Amino acid sequence: MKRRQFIRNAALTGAGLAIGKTLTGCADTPSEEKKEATMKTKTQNTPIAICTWGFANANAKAGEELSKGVKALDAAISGVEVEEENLKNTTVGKGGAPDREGNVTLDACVMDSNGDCGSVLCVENITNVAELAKRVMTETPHVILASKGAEEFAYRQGFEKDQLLTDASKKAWEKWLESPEYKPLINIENHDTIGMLCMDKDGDIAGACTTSGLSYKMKGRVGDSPIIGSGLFIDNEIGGAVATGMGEEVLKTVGSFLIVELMRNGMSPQDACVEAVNRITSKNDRYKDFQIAYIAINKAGETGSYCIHKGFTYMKYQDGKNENVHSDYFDKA
Ligand code: SD4
Repeated sequence: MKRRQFIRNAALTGAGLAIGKTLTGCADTPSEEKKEATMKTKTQNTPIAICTWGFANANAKAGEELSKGVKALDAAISGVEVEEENLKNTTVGKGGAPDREGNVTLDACVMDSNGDCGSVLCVENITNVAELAKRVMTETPHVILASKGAEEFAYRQGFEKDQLLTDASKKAWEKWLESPEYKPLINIENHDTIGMLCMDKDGDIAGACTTSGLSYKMKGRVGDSPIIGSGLFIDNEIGGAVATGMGEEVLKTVGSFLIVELMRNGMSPQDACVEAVNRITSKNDRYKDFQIAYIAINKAGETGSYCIHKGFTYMKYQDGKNENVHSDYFDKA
């Protein structure tokens, strides 16, 4: 059968659908209708905020800001700041768990609806690193600043030096040192990174992601969260995605970029998240030992999420309602 004919026949069958759902299938050029649906032009929009895990206060804050007319990026940053300043959250901002040498180092990135982005890696002594990532975007010619350079830039921007290691996280770290086995526990030890996606009243989409990364990581370790395309990606014509969980595995598949590209090809946010998780689980038997979760939104305001193991939830704010949504998951065995 000629290739063109095969493609047409396949498009009428389930096989065609399957092909259409992969980026590798060169056969599937998105139809004009699909493109139109995905790239819905700006109209009236009810603001939407979604974020990883059950961070109700953070998500409500972003939702309220959006309702007041604040733009998507600023709303996302003010939302994630709630967790950066929450001392009880042990994997974001102040109160975050330290690396194995006792230093709290933070990672964050932001991406705006115009395609600009900024990121900071391995920063000590600064709480609001998502805002710092925005300053890298707006106040420097660069996209990424790391470590001491990022910290010094923060002081020049008027950020205050803060003590990120709280008594509680110091105590937990000292306890861990008694038998320092490094084995992140699914949904337990590393489950509080906040990634947030906002759609504002103009229908513009932006996002922020901020974390202290894996607890008791090696000094200098950086995960997916501040890496544009892995921890977060936005294309305002299509939608956005963010990740949480074992960053090393998200990095290997550039998960958030993948999801946005799958949506560009016509997939729903839900199906795109499923495919991005499948890319990991199909190649990697070790998935039983780690959690990864994605959330996504498209230009039509549809949202989706998928994760490897049961237990991941995300917050969704729309029409003044802030709900905790249970994610579907891969490992049903
Ligand atoms: C990391 N992805 O540093 C982060 C950790 C995380 O929920 O998301 N925890 O690998």
